[in-house]
Amino acid sequence: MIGHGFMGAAHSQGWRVAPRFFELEANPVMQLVVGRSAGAVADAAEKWGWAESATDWREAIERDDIDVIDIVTPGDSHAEIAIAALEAGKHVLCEKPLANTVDEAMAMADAATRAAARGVFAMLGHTYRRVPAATFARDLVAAGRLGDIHQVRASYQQDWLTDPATPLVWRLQKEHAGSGALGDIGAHIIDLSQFITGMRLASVSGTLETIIARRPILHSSSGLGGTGGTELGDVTVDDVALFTGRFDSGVLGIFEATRFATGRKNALRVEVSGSKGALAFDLEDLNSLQFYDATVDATLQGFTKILVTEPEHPYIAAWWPAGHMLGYEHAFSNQVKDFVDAITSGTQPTPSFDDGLQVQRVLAAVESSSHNGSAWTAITHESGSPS
Ligand code: SOE
Repeated sequence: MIGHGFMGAAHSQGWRVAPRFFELEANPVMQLVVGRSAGAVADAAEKWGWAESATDWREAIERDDIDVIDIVTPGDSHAEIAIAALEAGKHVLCEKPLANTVDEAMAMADAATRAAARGVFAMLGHTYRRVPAATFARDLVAAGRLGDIHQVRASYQQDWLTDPATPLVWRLQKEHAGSGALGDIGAHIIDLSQFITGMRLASVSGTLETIIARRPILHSSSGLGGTGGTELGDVTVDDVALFTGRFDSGVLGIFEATRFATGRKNALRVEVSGSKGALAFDLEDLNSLQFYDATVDATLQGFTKILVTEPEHPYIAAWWPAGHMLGYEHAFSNQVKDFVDAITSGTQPTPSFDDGLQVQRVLAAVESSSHNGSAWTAITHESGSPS
């Protein structure tokens, strides 16, 4: 595993727990974790259960006893590490967003295509697909329970940046993060709305906004929780991304990604409205799915709260009996299960790097639209990074 921040902790939990709950054809061994600071990464190895630690990711690429590279670093290093790993014959799991630019994402997708021809696979870590209620939502749409899809509403609201004293962490610096709320949390609602509906965005009209333009410069290398000094630096990414999208089916969607929704902590919500019904997924209530069946007698109609904890629901059979609930962390074990199953069965895991490239193109189109008076901007296979 390359990196050991918040996602490093979550992925470590997934690697450690998945083999104990799922019958995997291959046994993941948590062998090596890599980080820039020898002391910090040694502590992370001890805390999260990795056998060894190192400070140069190339060591993991060169070792013959390492089969899989799990990339949980900021987006500015995804391309270099993933391409080297794939070319060295290592399977790759890479956190979202795939990259910081479309050009980087294209290079990663090309490397993944070449590697897949050799039975080496790459997967993009959009973990929220693997919350059982999200996969169940996808299954309901695919089974036609909503009929024709008319509209999509998706939002991802956080509030960890509303304090001006919050320092200039890497997520606020374009050279490290690629974009702000747009790529960090907007990528999730783009992927999840496409996953649940089976539709792909074809064009967008967007507006990006930076609400607090300068923040205390961070002197330590800490992550989200560090404290800054008195010197201020420029925030070079968006705090809020609002955009309208038109899917390839012609259906309209409305999207909001914000870190200034005071009181909303990790509020990801996708609602799909159709001719026969509707559904709403809410990450802050992740064990249930709101479902409206418009085909039942009018006197009985209303949104029902389906408790997605039956053994017949996705992933649940491996965990607990009905009603015993899963949490945020279980999606990371479900992700490990799907990734390892794909590798051992020789099939392409999803989302693929091609899926990630398409999301990257949507991000770039929103950014380009915002620079051009929110003009409608097409997502094409040629569209590159915004100028
Ligand atoms: C910070 O916004 C963050 O950690 C994102 O980077 C994650 O992708 C999201 O799942 C939770 O919030």
